[in-house]
Amino acid sequence: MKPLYLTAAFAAAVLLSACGQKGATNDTAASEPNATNAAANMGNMAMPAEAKIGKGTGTVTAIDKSAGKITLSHGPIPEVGWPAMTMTFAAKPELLSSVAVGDKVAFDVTVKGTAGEVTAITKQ
Ligand SMILES: [Cu+2]
Repeated sequence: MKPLYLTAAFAAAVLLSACGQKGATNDTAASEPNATNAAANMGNMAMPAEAKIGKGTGTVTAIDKSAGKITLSHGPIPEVGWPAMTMTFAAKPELLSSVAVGDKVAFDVTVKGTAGEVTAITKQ
């Protein structure tokens, strides 16, 4: 997990550049230039820096339903700036009933700091 500090910094840089791109291509902002709206949009776009949401795919390598933990060997998740890795996520126990070790899955993850929670998971 050591690379997380580096990837977190990288993710912040990616998010900032993505933020700028979204602002530049925002249809509402382009057709209705308005300083108040622009400020509100920037405020909204800054929020993912606190809790980032990404989508990933991977293979389940361990499940601990009673602890609410799932370990996934997952591919890159560009939304949160993560390379492929194997890591353990928090997950609500009811989510873990639908998958088993060895399943290939698609999942949504919410990341705050270095902690990730799987908020949706489906077997592929
Ligand atoms: Cu990871």
